[in-house]
Amino acid sequence: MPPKKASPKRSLKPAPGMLSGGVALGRHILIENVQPSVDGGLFPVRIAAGRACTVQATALRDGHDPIRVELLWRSEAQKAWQAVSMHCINPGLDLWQAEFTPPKTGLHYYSVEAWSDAYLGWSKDFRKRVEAGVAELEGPLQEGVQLIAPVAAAAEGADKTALDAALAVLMRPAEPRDLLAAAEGAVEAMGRLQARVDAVRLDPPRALEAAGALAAKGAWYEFFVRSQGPLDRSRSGTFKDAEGRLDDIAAMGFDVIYLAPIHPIGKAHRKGPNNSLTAGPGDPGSPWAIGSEAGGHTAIEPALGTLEDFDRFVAAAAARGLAVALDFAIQCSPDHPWVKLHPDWFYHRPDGSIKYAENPPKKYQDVYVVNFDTADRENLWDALESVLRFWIARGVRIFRVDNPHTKPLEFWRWALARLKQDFPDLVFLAEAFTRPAMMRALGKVGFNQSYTYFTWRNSKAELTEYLNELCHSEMRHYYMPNFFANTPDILPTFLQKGGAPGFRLRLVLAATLSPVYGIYSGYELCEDAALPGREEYLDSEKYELRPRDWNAPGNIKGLISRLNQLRRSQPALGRLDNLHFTHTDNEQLIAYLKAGVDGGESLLVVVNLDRFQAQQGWVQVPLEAFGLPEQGSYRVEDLLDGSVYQWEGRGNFVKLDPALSAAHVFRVQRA
Ligand code: Z3D
Repeated sequence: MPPKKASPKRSLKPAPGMLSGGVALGRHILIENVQPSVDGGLFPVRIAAGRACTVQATALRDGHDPIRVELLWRSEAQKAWQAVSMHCINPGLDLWQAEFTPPKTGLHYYSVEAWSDAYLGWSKDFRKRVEAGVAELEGPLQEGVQLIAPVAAAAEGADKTALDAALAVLMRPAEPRDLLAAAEGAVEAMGRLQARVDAVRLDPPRALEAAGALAAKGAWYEFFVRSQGPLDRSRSGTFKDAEGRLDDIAAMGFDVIYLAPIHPIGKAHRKGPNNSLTAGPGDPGSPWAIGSEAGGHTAIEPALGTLEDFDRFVAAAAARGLAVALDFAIQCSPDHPWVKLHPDWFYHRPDGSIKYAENPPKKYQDVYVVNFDTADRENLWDALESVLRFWIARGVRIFRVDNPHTKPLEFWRWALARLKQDFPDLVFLAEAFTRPAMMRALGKVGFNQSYTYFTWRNSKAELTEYLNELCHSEMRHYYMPNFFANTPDILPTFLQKGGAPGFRLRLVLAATLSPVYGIYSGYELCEDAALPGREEYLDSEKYELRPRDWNAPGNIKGLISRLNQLRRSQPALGRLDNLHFTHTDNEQLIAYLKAGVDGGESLLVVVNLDRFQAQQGWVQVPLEAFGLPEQGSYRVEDLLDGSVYQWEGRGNFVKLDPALSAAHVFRVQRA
């Protein structure tokens, strides 16, 4: 075998008509289908920092020479790649795998390189000859020596000693079996030290965004600061009042407290109760109608307190393990300072009047739309970015973005990339209830999380189909669902009749199906009064103060606390791709496995989707997921109420009465 020169470490230029970027093709080797990837590598994949990213690739070579495949990765700041050798996990499919763990938040890159291992090829060939009893070994031995000699000459230390020893054996007459032992003894060192023949590498590499922990997992609680005041509604609740609510919210086990907008509310076109177009003198208006003479997006509504009160609130929340999320709504009340300062930032109708906002069929007559295409675009975009920087400087790391799908994707890509460069732990939640492709696009351009259709998926078939898409399609690499069970805009029809049982079962689904979920306050009280025939709350808090007795009888705070506790103690509930549905013979019973991850145990969840009647049926237990043999009994313990059952084999009987409990969350143990 003539000594070969190492090929350059890049793929050949693709031929006309061939995809570039997604594959690497050299003279002999092809690398393709590198996973994870989003749109073939056009957008970064997203993972929480500190979590292992499993990389797979198809890598193959013509002929019989074996290849070596290596995963390369680095953070954006590092110049040098770190290499991890990939293992062939399926030779028939030429499938290779390895993993790496981005240790810190921020942008990372990864790629795959493959090359021919000429020496391994030779040693395999040599073994065949020896095993076949071929007498003439001189020629093959010379080839082996030719491969080792230059490598041994350049080697150092223990490698040199080992390679020299192998050479010595191969160059003198010896028993075939001793020759073979020497030849194979050099495989490992040769694999590391010889020149990489035929090397190809995926170029450009894939990008990966390592996000903060709260991007990947968290329980959210939403409230209006102004509703945290006295029950008699004699005045608006303030940040000081809201501070008094933090212990309760922390005790329920939430991670994030999301505040409806806290900025000054405009007076012009202010809305009254139940979305009426006129407000009475005492009506506080919609908090999304941002801006008054008291200021705009960087000011605090005077009725809530001051910036200092806000800072105290953030600190008090942090002291209880709660992160504060703010609402970012790019729209302005006619009273917003920008309307006078920058009239050209708004859309004007031909008659000169300014256009109010809409998200058909909804109309927001109390706010003006911002014109992202204004000639003064640069200043507008900068101003919007500085709003976020203003709150970031005050310790906020999470933003729920209002209607992002009515603003340019390019604005989000630009703003989020810039901000994350400086603050890689930022979390952006997209409140886009719109077409699926747009919701996905927002994830691709930088949003960490998104609201979802969960709110309207009620049946077993609907839930199964939707969750399989979220957890097992390419979406899992960039789209983290945030399962809000209700929002101030949505009191789902499903919750409107039937009381607490419906609230309990939707809560269990949200908290166990998605690593990120949330409720809007009032859920714990099972508030279910809607405008007739609508999914809008009756007397919505969006237009009124709504203080409540948070411990009113019939509340489901116990269940909320228990679920959030389990989400903290069970790593399986913090992952998306470990969800697997399992068969039940009753359409009203849904069952799923949350497979154990990070050393935690696997869980089996069974939920009764019927909020009116007890349901029973047979549930298939995926025994292998629990390490259980086909025969024999085992113990299942419901982590919600502590009840214990003896089960046997695959099919087991379950009965759930919604008046008593919505679900079982089982731990499964050998008897
Ligand atoms: C939603 C917002 C509220 C009220 C409207 C009001 C508007 C402006 C909407 C616009 C986007 C998002 C919010 N879905 O609550 O609408 O419902 O009646 O006109 O004040 O604010 O921001 O969740």
